[in-house]
Amino acid sequence: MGFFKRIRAGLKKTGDVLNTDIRDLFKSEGRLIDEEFLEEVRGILFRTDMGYDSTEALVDEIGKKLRGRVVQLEEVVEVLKAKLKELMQQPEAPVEFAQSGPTVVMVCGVNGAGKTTSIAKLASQFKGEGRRVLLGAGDTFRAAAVEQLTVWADRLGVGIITAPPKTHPATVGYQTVERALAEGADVAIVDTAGRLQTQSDLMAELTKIRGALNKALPGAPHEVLLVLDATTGQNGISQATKFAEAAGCTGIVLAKLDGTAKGGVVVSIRQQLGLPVKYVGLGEGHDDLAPFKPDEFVDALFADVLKAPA
Ligand SMILES: Nc1nc2c(ncn2[C@@H]2O[C@H](COP(=O)(O)OP(=O)(O)O)[C@@H](O)[C@H]2O)c(=O)[nH]1
Ligand SMILES: [Mg+2]
Repeated sequence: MGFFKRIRAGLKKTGDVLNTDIRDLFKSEGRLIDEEFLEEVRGILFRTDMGYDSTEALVDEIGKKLRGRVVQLEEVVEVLKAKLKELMQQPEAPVEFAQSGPTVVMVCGVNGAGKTTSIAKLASQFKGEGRRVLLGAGDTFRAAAVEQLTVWADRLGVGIITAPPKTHPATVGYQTVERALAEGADVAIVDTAGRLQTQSDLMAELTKIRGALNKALPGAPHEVLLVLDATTGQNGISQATKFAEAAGCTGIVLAKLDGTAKGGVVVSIRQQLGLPVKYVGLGEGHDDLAPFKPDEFVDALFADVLKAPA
């Protein structure tokens, strides 16, 4: 399945709510764009978790372009899509691979965000591109976390570095990069334990892990991905700032976009954070990851709005 189809399927919950509600504004033939209409649109957009600023920007745009006219659904959707695409623009943001030697990717985020699963998905994708992948089980806090990543490594047929429980994660990170260098691996992906952005000791630990990776290989980590859970909506945004500070994040993986009607949170993330969204998670399987493309995201979000009966 191409990105568009997958993201459309993944965005079904968000799209259903958004599209049904917007269609419902147009029961009769056309609708006058007045303050009452704009207020209704504001409520609909806000419910997808786009956030205050993005919602206001979209409502302003509709007002500016269409106020005082009687228009059809299509015209409103076109204005929304164009403005959304503008709001979400980001530089092309694939994973930056190192010029030579292993590319080191560190992955962080809160508990249960989808870090380990996202690592499996990335490993699967990189392996599919013909790269040699090595995983580092840096979540040494829970034995089950090491097991979970080991199961994925076996299933995907990629190597993994593990260490006894309570080993300092910086040590695991260092060893993973060392081994990647020795084995000539193309990509090393290092898992970390979940933590809250408010736990300053654990945030400092991220800085240490980062330092260890850099010590093992100057230039590493080449990517630090923050995994955010789309179902937590706006909460992710406050997490991101702190993680970016402590770990020097280079991009976001937005997991569980398939499980939420709050997919609009991507818009808010793009608006409020300087970080690009690199991938979105669209399910629990190792194939359920797609590189994020804003234009296709917006098209997919509204793909069904004009289709269903009015
Ligand atoms: N539906 C869905 N579930 C996901 C996705 N990513 C992760 N999960 C599930 O979320 C739960 C927590 O994931 P995990 O990777 O263990 O989170 P971690 O604690 O951050 O490592 C697991 O049950 C995963 O299967 C996703 O993109 N979509
Ligand atoms: Mg995990």
